[in-house]
Amino acid sequence: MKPSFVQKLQSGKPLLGTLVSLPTPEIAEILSSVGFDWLFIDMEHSTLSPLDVQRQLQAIRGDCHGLVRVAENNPVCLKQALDVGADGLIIPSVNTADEARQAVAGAKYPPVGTRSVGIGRAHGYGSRFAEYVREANAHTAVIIQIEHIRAVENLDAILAVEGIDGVFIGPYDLSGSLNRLGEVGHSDVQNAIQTIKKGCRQHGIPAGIFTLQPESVKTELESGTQFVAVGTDASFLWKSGQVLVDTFRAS
Ligand code: 3PY
Repeated sequence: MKPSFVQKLQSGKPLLGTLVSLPTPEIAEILSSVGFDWLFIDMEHSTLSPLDVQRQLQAIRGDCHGLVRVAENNPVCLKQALDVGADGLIIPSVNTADEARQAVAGAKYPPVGTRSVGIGRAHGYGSRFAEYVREANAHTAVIIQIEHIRAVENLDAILAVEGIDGVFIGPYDLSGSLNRLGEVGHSDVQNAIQTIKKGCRQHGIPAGIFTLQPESVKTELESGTQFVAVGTDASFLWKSGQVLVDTFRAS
């Protein structure tokens, strides 16, 4: 059996991912086949339904893991993503310790949390029910997003919440919360990012980040950001399409 995403995070290995936003399962099949360690399947900013997400998860090949960013920190969104077989959750906009506790509770079965019991793809449609329920709490990655200056102000209290497997930094929303929307290189945004990374190091929690720039991935991974999501499926398409059109028009 492949190690869980939680085990991979705990191993300290750098993990490269990318964001999936388009509803066709061939996307997850292609991206997992080329060797990404994980896919960030995004329900917050896409049209993906729970069924689309299930199809993407079913299409993943090899050692790759499928993490689902739910639309919001709401127990229904969390359990639907887990029941269709997500290896972990990315929970957006966690700004307080209470919100972090709510995220962990929604992701974990009792007695740790309040996740309710369904029988879905995650449980082998019932065939692996007992095994899944026994192991889910330990092997389901709970990754909270820190992406607002309010969360940075509450960082220590948030990171002290039991059950957080990782923190994923959202530089773009963070920039908006600092009145620097889109200026992710601005010193205010970069200082906030450094504060988050330092807090994660102090609490022994792996940090991840999103970037649109392939050239910054190596620096991020080498400087201790353990998991990076670079680009999106749609951005790969438009970028390579644009290069082809520009090359053709220039010739
Ligand atoms: C952000 O940059 O705000 C994100 O959430 C990226 O996914």
